[in-house]
Amino acid sequence: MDLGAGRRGVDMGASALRNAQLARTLRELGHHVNDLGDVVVPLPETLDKHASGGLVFLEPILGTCRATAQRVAALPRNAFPLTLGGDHSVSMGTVVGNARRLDGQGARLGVIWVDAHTDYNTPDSSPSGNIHGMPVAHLTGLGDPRLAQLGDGWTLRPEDITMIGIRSVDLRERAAMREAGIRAYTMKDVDQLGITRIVAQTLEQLADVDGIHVSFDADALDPGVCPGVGTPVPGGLTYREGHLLMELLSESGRVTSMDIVEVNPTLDLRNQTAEVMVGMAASLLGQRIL
Ligand code: HAR
Ligand code: MN
Ligand code: MN
Repeated sequence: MDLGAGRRGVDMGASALRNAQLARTLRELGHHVNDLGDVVVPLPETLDKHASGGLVFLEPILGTCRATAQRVAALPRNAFPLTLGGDHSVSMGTVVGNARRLDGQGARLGVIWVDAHTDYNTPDSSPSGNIHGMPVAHLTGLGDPRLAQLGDGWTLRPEDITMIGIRSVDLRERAAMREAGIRAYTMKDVDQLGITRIVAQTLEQLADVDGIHVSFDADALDPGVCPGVGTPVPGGLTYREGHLLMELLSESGRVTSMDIVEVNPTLDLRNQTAEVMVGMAASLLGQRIL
């Protein structure tokens, strides 16, 4: 879906990733891959943008996230759901779904949010009104009550979130992040500490969770590596930093699900961004069969 983004085109991201041989790549690593197809999303052309008041496309985004959560939650505990976006608002559905998949009551899920942005706006603080800038806040129970209640009472604990690759945070978003105590490794931290130490600290901080979900926004990587994104920010993760992050997480054996989001084929160069992101998924899933 692209209803949560300010530009059209990320709804084609899943097709681009399939086209970049995602399934074949994972099969070559020894995995059994089952493509469950798309969650059907209404087209923006058929909708009234402001049907539910202030929040753009709120109702169809809510419906899509609910359907996504349901489909993910129905998967077995020992499956590895790899969900393809779509703009980052789909992750409200995937995170809720994975918490429910690991435990019907809602497990204690750790989330590693790999992104240039913190996505911690609420409808009040958002400068754009685009819901893809708000999923983390809603997962922790803030913001619009309809989105915040996607988990039916389950919410993501702020202390179970770690963000990596951050370099674009709105002023009020930063204050809210501080107040909630959410850990974020900015690009400065990546420069100073390196990915190896960041991963070690992150796994230690997430020592008590039941499973770890990696939500990978393609704009975390540098726009030179991933040009096909709607909100590029210079100074991102290098190709190797991205792979090392995935490889170390893979080695830990603790990651239980992943999203790939914000791939926009209309802004890409010959599907480069989708190809890079297929490589990231392959690195995250590479150790599981060795
Ligand atoms: N912070 C800005 C906003 O809320 C832009 C964030 C949206 N961009 C993303 N999400 N791709 O990671 O509008
Ligand atoms: Mn994002
Ligand atoms: Mn982003």
